Amino acid sequence: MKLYEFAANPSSRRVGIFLKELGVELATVQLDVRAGENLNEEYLAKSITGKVPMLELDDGTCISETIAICRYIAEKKGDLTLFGKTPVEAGLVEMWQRIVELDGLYAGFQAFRNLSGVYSDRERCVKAWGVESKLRVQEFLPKLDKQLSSHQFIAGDKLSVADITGFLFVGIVCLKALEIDALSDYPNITRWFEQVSQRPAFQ
Ligand SMILES: N[C@@H](CCC(=O)N[C@@H](CS)C(=O)NCC(=O)O)C(=O)O
Repeated sequence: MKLYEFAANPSSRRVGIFLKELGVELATVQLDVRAGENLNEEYLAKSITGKVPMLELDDGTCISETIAICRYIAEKKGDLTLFGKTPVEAGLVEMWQRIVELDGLYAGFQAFRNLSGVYSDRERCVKAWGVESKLRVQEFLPKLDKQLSSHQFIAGDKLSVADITGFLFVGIVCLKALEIDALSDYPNITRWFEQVSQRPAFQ
């Protein structure tokens, strides 16, 4: 089994943190996506999206999409803790994971990609979409802060995959890529961010 990744990028880091939390180690293949190593024919024949991360199983099956990879690993290990164990936990984790991913992380990706033009060699960049996406990120932060005002973690009182998504959203996309101060005005996000940052898997 091989994990194709670009270790510095947020989606690969999400899988990396998930694996560390579960205590799973995988062989990795580094692809420099900035240099376009994910765009060659060999990789595109395996990956429907052409993006990293992607997990290639020993029988040649290829699984793209961060959460699909995490789900496969968790099912294989028989440890669904980070996806929620009871029906209500699983429902809430799924809900928050999707909310943070769609309204936070992916809006942030769109903002960064369209404003910076980092991948203009392979996609149309629309500045207005970048501006709008950045506004959506800024509008999402108070919602996340409200949820964290009454819960220790994003999906409730246990760490879940939603926290891994949220950590990359706040730490890499807001603070670094978009220079949005997601901490000063949001005490609950700050409390949670400091708390999860202490975990060895998140460092
Ligand atoms: N929905 C995908 C997104 C993956 C993604 O955006 N990967 C980026 C790196 S963070 C990538 O491969 N970028 C290179 C490209 O777009 O060509 C997932 O969650 O795995």
